[in-house]
Amino acid sequence: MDHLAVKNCSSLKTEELRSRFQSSLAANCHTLLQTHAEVDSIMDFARSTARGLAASPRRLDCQFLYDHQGSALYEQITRQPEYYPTRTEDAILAEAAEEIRQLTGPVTLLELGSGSSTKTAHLLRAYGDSGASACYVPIDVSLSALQAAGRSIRSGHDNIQVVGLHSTYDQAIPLFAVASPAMAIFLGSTVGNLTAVEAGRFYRSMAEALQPGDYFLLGVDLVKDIRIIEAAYNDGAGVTAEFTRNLFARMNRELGSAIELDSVEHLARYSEARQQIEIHARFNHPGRIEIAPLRKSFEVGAGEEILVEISRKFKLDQLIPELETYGFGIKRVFTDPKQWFTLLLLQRGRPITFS
Ligand code: AVJ
Repeated sequence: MDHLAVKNCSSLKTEELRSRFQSSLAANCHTLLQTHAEVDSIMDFARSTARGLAASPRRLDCQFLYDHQGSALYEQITRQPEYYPTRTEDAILAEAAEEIRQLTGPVTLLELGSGSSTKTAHLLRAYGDSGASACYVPIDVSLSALQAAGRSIRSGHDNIQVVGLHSTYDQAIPLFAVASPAMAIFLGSTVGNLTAVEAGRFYRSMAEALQPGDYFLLGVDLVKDIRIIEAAYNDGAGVTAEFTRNLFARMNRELGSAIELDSVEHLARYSEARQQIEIHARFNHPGRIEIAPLRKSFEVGAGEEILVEISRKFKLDQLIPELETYGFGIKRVFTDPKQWFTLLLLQRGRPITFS
């Protein structure tokens, strides 16, 4: 079997989806549940782009950076010498995987934004080699990334069952309740792409979906010297700039826009006040963004900057108390020798019982 059997579930309600997910986990075979139709995703992109361009200041949703081309460019970013987060987190995981497995015992691994699942290989090795068979649920909006990940996992890890979810985080998280005992995994400091308010909502929905005793492994990038952070988002080879421009190339491909890509400049600056990288696309010439599916179009002025992504950086003494307010206890903090990045093993609190 080269491809995962794809089941299109895009018309199902959360309840039905949850039971479909539960029976896929129980079925002991590889599956890919698609909760998201391809047509939906073009309309989602169109609506989100229109909303972002109508807002002031203008800001686009960074989840749309990851189409087929964008995911490939992102993979390339992770290999740039300036981009330290991926290799730092990978080294922490390689070191910590076995200890994490011992702390959690057997759990279903639920990975949000799994991408190519390369870092997760350390965890899969630890859980798969432990004798018991394990179940891995990669969740991604990129179907091609999910299929590639599924293929490589099935060829490298015999006793791991793969149940992929092609869906957004919002669609996937409510399904987690039926996977307990489980560990949700959110690596790469992707939580940093959410605003503080969005992150709060995310932690709350995660706390609601996980059962008491379930685990949550969260990877976050830490505050450090600005020069190191800014270099990571301004790589010398220009791959990150290409990644930013691809969002506009995608508008040309999917929304019928005709944006002159050469005039779109990538700007990545760190704001100390907001503790985040802010990536803007600057239009060097006036332009127009056409959204054909909605019959809308937006003028962009010369020199105008559109926010395409933020990447927040964290301090443990702020983040840990915040997570505790959502009912997550800290089981273990893993970090690298330079303290550039951290992996937090959290556990959803058990309700206090009196006997
Ligand atoms: C998806 C969170 C891992 O914010 O560092 C990398 C995305 N954007 N370079 C990050 C990204 C530009 C990345 N993460």
